[in-house]
Amino acid sequence: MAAGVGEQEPFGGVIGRTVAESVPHWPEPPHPGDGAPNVVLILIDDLGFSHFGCFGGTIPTPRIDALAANGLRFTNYHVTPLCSPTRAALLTGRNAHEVGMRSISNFNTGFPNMRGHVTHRAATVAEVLRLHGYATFCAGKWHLVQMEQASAAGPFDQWPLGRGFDRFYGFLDGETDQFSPELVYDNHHVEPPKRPEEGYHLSEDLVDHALLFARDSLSIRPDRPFFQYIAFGATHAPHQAPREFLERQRGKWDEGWDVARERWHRRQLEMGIVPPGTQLAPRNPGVEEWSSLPDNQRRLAIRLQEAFAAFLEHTDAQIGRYLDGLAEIGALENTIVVLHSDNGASQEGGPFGVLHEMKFFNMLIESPDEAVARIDDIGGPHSHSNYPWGWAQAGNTPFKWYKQNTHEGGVHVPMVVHWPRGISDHGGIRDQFATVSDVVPTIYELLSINPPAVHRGVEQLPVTGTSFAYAFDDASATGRKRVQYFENAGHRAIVADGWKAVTRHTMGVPFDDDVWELYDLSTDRSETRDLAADMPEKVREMVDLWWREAEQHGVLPLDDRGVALFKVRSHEHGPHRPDRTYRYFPPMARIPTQACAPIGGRSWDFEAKVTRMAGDGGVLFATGTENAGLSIFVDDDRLWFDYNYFGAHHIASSSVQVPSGESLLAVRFRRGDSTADVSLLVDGAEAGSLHLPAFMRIISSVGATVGEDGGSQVSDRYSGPFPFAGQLHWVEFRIVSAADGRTGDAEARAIESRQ
Ligand SMILES: [Ca+2]
Repeated sequence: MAAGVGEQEPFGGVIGRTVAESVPHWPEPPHPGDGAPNVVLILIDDLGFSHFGCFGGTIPTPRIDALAANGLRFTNYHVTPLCSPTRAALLTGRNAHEVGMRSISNFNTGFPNMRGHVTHRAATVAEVLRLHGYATFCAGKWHLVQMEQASAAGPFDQWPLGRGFDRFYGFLDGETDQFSPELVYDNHHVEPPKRPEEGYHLSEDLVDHALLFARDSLSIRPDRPFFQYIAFGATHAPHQAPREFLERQRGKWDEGWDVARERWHRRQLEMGIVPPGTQLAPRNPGVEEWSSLPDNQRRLAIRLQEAFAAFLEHTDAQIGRYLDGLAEIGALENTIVVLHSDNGASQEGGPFGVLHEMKFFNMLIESPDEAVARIDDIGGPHSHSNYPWGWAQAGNTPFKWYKQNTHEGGVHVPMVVHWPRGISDHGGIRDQFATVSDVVPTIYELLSINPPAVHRGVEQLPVTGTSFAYAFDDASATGRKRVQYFENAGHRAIVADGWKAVTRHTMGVPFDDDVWELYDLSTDRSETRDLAADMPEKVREMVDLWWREAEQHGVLPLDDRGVALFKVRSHEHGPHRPDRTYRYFPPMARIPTQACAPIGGRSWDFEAKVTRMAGDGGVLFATGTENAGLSIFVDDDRLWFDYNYFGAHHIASSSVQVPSGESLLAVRFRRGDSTADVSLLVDGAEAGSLHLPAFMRIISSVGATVGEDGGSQVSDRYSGPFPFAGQLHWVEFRIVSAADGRTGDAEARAIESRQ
């Protein structure tokens, strides 16, 4: 198959003076050939090795289990420990560092290994398959564009449509609210088609659109296969599921994480998911024995796990609905489905778990005793929860550590391949070592595609992954992937021929002082017997190999900067600097947080110019959600300010009426060390004030809307988006004071959590 064959080819006919004297030429459009299979990649977020029923867990996942029973399970499959790097490796067939994504896409450090996007020197599988005549669709989480480029101002070249996808429906950030997501359709922001009270859930919406794309394509062009990438926001925090799914999980997890881990481990041994003799790793430091937990801590942990289990069962049901949809249009039989998680279960819920992660970023640690007061909100639209370490480690059974770490708990995940036409060993298990960069080379081999050496004029980096198609028909085939390095924020590991050296790095400690552990994975898959002290020579050999691989694959320079790196706002190369004046002209699209005026933790002046008649009201500016945010609006002929401090509404309204006709409405926000003072002004005259006993440094992961309160409603003083009824000429923010250090730290934690 020639790549890029089409109209750009030189004209191959003859042009004479007339048609009679000329010979036409009909270039063949690219086509992958009759019978070429569809390809579907399904990615689940922050899900551990044992979370699927078919990998030992007991959360109901009947549809994924059925997929595995009719396909193959890969039980020795590895990813990177983070969202964006796994996605970059999955879509390019190269290592994450070498394509510019050593961490999450929110950052650009000025080094080739961290550009916040995938280099054009590594064409994505969508770009390559499209050259060969595939239709290409993406639904779900992207997280491969710098978030400051995720607004309606673009640039758009690293959005899905800029990286090979014909159509996209989903979200660009690392996480979003499942009931009120910030959605993008192709290259523009849209509001969800339904509100949460009408039964909206993002996973359902994603599957609706994934099926729409497939039906649109196959109905009109049944001759042409498609490539579809579906990346659920599930099961990343916030853990949110429809009420009936939450209710189904009530009482299912009362035995606690110790019993669950032992049960899941036993099932893994019985099912052959782990080699005989594989030990259950001990509880991670910080995970308490379940029976020793105080009552409230236990009650909270149970509810948080119920929410996670409900979220996963609901995701499984949506995957089932997607597969049924493909079957209905006759597309399932010859579709290669690859399904896996992007990294292990998450430690970002801390030791107790959290009801509201934004509180955590504002350094308001909710004690389990406080959190149980709102326990019935968990899993619904009124919470933004994540489970505690104990449940995360249970999800990573039998391993230790979590997402972010290079121990097996972070990088060893479940993987299923399904292809009725191409796989005959139904329900088979494959234990050959494989990694996320191997998926695309496998697809290229199965489709007989050679990735281009030059794409759109750009010389390409070699595809470094190793196809695992050899194992489809041969369970006992010798593994072909011998070596893989791992690295995240200084945590490092290397696997070579069944041996693994791994170190857990502490930020700020010299890299040479890191302590390496050594494991023989062939007899100790769960890293329970550290052989480093007995085999120092082997450790040296492995660490040397790590450095060689690191150099070869663009891992260097090692970089363990945390907070310093995350202060993206203040860096001088960014377009959204805090010292700018932001003037917004509505109507305009919603503005993602990192592209919006940075008002969290800072003093600012707001002004809006309006022309209205008496009685005209509506929202001027709102940011955040019902869980936290602020809204400035006109109602009852007065100017209002609602500061929604994690559900506590601090409200002021102007002492004078807003006159009809043209006027300037202003809010001055002045923060102190921990409190803030707010004044309202109507046409320059003081018209009311409000003292805030505390202020938010990080307001929300959900951004702003101008001229209405889109999505989840910040204030309960109005209902619906409450669009401004008069004419709103502009609204303006001027940042008056820089953030204090604590705000920078809070922003850093908030960004980190969206991994
Ligand atoms: Ca993830």
